[in-house]
Amino acid sequence: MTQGHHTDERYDTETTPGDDREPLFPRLARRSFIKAGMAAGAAGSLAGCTGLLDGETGTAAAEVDADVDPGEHDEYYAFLSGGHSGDVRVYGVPSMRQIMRIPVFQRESARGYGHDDETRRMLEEAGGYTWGDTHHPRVSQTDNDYDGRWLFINDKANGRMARIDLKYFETDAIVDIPNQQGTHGACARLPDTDLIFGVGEFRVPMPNDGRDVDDPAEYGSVLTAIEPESMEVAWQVQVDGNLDNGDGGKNGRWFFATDYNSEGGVTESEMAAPDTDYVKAFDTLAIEEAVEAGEYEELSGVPVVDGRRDSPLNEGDEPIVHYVDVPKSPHGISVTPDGEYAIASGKLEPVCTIIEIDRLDEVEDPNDAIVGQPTVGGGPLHTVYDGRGHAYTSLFVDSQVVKWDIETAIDSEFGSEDAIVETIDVHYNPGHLIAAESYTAEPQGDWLISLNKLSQDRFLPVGPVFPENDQLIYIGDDDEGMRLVKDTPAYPEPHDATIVQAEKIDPASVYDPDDLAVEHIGGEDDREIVREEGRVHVKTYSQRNNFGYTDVTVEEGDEVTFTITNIESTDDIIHSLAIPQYDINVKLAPQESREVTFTADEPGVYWMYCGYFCSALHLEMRSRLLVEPAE
Ligand code: CUK
Ligand code: CUA
Repeated sequence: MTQGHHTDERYDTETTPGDDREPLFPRLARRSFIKAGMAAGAAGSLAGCTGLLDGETGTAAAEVDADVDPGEHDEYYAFLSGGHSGDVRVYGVPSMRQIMRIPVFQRESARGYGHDDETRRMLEEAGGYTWGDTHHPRVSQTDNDYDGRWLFINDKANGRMARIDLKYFETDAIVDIPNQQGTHGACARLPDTDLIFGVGEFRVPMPNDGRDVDDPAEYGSVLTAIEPESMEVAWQVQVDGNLDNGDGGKNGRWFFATDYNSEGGVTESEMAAPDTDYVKAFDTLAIEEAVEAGEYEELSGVPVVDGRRDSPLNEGDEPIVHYVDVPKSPHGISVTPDGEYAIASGKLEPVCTIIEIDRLDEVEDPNDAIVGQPTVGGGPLHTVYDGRGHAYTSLFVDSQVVKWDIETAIDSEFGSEDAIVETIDVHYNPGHLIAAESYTAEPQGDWLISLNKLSQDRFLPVGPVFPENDQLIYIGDDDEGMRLVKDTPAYPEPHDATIVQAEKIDPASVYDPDDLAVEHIGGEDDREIVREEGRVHVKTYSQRNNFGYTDVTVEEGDEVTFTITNIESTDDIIHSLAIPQYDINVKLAPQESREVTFTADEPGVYWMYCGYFCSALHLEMRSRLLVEPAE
């Protein structure tokens, strides 16, 4: 494939019927699959064509029931990364109702996150940044199935990985990864999520301490392995080129990552210059053996193994990193549910590349592990699965999702379109897509969400910053084809998502005091105000409709700590402790205890109030903080 293929006649310059906007990419407008299929004599089955027609008009088929009536619950949770909002969003599927947001890398007042001492400290120790760029939420698995324990999420901006405890739906650990700038792909070693991988996108000097600043040849990027329990970095592997997205194999050994800068360029044209880039297959067991044997260099306290092409560890027939050449700038990579193939999506080339994982051990040239390379359409970014042998690839340039058959692709010539079953138009320019439990061994194959980067004309205008558009597509009927069911506007900007059966997650509705590090103040008998020189420690509680004390008096300059427990045991009765002028809003769910410390440096009267509307007397739920002027 050459770069020139985009001009071929399969790409028309007209927009889809009914779509009167200007094409975004004038020469790369949405591709007319019907035309291409007829020209190539490679149309799918009749059934596929039905889906095609629906896809062309982009209309929802009435018979797909995606309604979740008021009071009813969804069948699935979807966890979507919030991108540079720094959070994770929780949707119900198929309703697409946004149920919750979980702040991760940014302070957030409604959840009191970054307001109490503990979460403030956590954000501070994780580098003290005020934001993050979340991309890849992955829920922990046991035996290749979701276990509902944790969700891991990367920060592409500041090179971090966070863990969310799914008992409380809150972030409980963040690691600031050394030697890595731009932790992009994030994924686990499966079947049991015994390692979390952070994929280093930006090449930088190693270590990045001022050396080699303008000597890009010396820059490096690493794959990082993190222990999920301790959230400590176990080891890293330095590679040639960079790393983009990643996915773990299913058998406890392999990890795969794409690369869009094998040449180590620093400008866009340099990065896009080579005809091929790599998929790197990391043999994590061989890497662990190298670490065991002391074959590493310690950098910033972390064992860094040399996985570059000319590393001695890559000589012989058991290299630690297999470098597979694929058409340039692949983007997403994902392992099929049966664990047999890793499929990389082409991005700048209209193909997906299928690597047969077991062949990596058998072939001398890793390129011989490539067993298929179907043409799928313009700008393929990510690929997910339905568990029935189909792959679904997002086509950024064509604004479509293409469904194709994996075995047909393997049986066909490289570059053939024979594997394409059908396409559906999405609105517009999809990044990731996700199907129900696609990252496990047993996807359900009913729902798919296309996370579209542009919404264009789909919603009421809200000024120059448009929402993204998360579209729900039904994929459960191979005869009728894919059906667009719902548009869901999304605050910028979701990337990847994970869809988990609701029954596999068991959140608490009330805190277990044993899970909290803060002293539990059980009620009136426990409350006290402890005064020492320059320090006041207020131990109190909140309940409908008071804070234990009506007044708390301190002196200007005192260091004040509130230890406060919400002593309600009723679900959903949440209070907060908001202290004006001191920039504090500590949220307290039932039986939750939090601590907050501040210096009372502004004399005056401050009405401490509850920020959650908790009862008819909520407005009356307020106490005075009296800060008396110092002598
Ligand atoms: S990346 Cu965003 S569309 Cu971070 Cu997985 Cu592809
Ligand atoms: Cu407590 Cu409002």
